[in-house]
Amino acid sequence: MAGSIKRIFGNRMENFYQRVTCPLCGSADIETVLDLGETPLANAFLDEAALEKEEPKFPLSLNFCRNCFSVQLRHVVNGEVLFKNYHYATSASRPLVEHFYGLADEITEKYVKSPEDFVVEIGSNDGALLSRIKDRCRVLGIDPASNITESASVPTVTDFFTTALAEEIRLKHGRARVVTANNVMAHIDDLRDVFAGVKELLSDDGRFIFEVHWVGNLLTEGGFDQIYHEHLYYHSLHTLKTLLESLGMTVNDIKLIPIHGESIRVYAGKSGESAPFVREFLDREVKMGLTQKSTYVNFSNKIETNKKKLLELLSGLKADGKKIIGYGAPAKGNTLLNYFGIGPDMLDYITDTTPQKQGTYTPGTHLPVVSPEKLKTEIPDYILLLSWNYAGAILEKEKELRKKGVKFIIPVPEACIV
Ligand code: JHZ
Repeated sequence: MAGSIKRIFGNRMENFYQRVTCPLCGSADIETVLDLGETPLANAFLDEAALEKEEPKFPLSLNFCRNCFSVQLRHVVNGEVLFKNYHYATSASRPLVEHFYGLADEITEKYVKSPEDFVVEIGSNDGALLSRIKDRCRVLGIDPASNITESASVPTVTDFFTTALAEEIRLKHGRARVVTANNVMAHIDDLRDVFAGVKELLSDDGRFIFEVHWVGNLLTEGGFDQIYHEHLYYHSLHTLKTLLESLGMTVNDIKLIPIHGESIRVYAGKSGESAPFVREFLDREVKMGLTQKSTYVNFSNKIETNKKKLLELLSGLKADGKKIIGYGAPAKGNTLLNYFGIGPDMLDYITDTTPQKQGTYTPGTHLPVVSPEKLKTEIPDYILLLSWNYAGAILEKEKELRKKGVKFIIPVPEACIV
């Protein structure tokens, strides 16, 4: 359904539609467990001229499927609107690039046997991962964001991945030994079609290796701010396994990895057994309550408690005349800023290393995004760490600022000063 435009809510035509059944299992037994109101798109950074115009906003709420336990957005924004002009470049976050180099090395060491082997990446962005593999075998990236792919460092098809595209690629290049897809399997509405396309493209002994943010982390140590319109699904191993098996694939293994909070790296294929850890991980998910609706309702209540805590903290600091800025302008930061109502009255500006984001304003809250260079001349009292998922690396990088007395505020899962 990605890319479809449907008529909903009276006579208004919108670039989104509302799910009435579970897109993964087809069940109508779905229920809304969290409502974050209407927000602009998290990566829709604005230029100065756009500040005067009305910004499109879209409902942001979560459904839980009682049948297959999947957690998904209730409203789906058209993929063309979300991804054709995209402001996220993998290479802007050094820790992420290093993480992907690790995965690239694992792929070449374990799976690539000859220079003729073929590795495909779905959602390849600027080519950071494949650039590490490209001298070892044939590689191909696929990504719909033309503004990013035009400067990609590897051969890239600028398009959405579908079964139809998989067939075209197979006919032109042959089957792939590895298909990888990282932080993108939450973003595609018609996941069945994508998984079927991966099966089409993969060699019989090939591996489909993908990483997704894990809903278990979202509910515990992670932040609710990972919920935004790009993330159509909040995956557990339960739902992914059900979906893969329904298409005749097997989950061969899984790893829990410390990226974006915690993500799961799933190894799937058309053949082979499941490692014992797969069963253990499924049991762990059941124990955590990931298969129960009440867990998500409790999560929703915790967000409200943290909202109150963070707003009290920031207002208290402002009342004491403190200067506060934001660090990092990640997509997730825009969920937090918009839902908590944190704008120019609290933060002076936000720094970000992504050149495409510098000189823009945050969607909805209109905070200026500037280069981190500004921190060399203007030292704030407090820094709200919106890129909290890189806290370790950023606190280390900014140790000089901290020595000067600057304090960092980590906003989620529970606001704290470090
Ligand atoms: P980061 C992205 O979300 C988008 P975001 C996407 N939808 C997705 O699924 C998730 O990733 C998983 C900046 N930064 O990686 C760079 C600094 O300024 O957390 C980035 O703008 N200084 C595909 O956008 C942002 O922070 C630094 O030192 O939430 C980080 O964005 C570092 C390390 C980063 O993803």
